Amino acid sequence: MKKFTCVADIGPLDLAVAEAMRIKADRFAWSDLGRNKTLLMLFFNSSLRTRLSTQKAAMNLGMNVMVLDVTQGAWKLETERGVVMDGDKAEHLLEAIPVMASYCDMIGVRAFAGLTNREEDYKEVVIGQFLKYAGCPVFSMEAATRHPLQSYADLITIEEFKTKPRPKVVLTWAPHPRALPQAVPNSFAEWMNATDYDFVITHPEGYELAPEFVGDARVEYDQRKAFEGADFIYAKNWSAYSGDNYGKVLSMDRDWMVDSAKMALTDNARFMHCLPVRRNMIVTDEVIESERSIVIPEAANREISAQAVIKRLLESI
Ligand code: AN0
Ligand code: CP
Repeated sequence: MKKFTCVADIGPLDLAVAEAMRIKADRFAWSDLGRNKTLLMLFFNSSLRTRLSTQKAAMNLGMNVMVLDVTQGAWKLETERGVVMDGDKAEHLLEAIPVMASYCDMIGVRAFAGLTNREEDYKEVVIGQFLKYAGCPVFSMEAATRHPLQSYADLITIEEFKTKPRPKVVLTWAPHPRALPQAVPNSFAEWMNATDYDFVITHPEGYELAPEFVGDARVEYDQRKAFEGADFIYAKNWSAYSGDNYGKVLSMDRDWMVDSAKMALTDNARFMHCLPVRRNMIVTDEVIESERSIVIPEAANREISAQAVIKRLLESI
């Protein structure tokens, strides 16, 4: 594996899950693989889990790790080619990428969608430039349209907690005060569609995701109906994708918050969220604190998915 930005990169999911389980059983078994190799983690946006779990995963493999917060301390970077750089951006990504790559063997990048220009976001311009110009393995730590390390951890978590071969997994939109990208729900849908689970997406009208991510998933606009018989409830807010509403918050419909009454409609479902989560907007205190909530093991599996990905990339160097 030379890069990791989407589900296709990881190959068959049964093998990916089996590899993750092997790593989880003995995460220090490959501590020589990354010796004298350096990972650069580059953040254009904030992070708690991705930063710590990915660094820990690389350290488990014996790597050295450098972290750069592009917005704090580095020169402001221009990402678009052809612009006259007479503004506040002192350096272009086209120089910065090969320079950074000369100091490391692998690069992880977090660069969220700008949420103003759908076409630009969905072209994945920033991570695309890394893939083109870094000359070393590159992986996504959440790009404009996907968050594959999260989805891989979500898959591992569902496999660990499922009690039937083909669980019903429901991705539900939930309210949030600020506009958030579609990367997490897009990616979750992409990975769930690659399994044989019964996968349902529920959201208010106007929050339809891009058709290429929805794929064959069932879309149900009645949240309560979607919850019926569910084994996993995966909550996430996202902003609108459609047309002129791209990147906008259309509704703060508090009726879509996940609460105990809705969880009671499920088949004793597990509650999942990628975190960070706003309590009593997305989910009530009661649900997230309940014994059905698996948000902490889900986050812990971020170390495992990151280690599986970095291990595969190291094996390709
Ligand atoms: C980000 C998002 O929704 O994409 C990161 C989630 C992992 N969330 C926030 O910005 C709150
Ligand atoms: N779930 C996740 O990616 O969290 P961070 O944004 O804190 O990294």
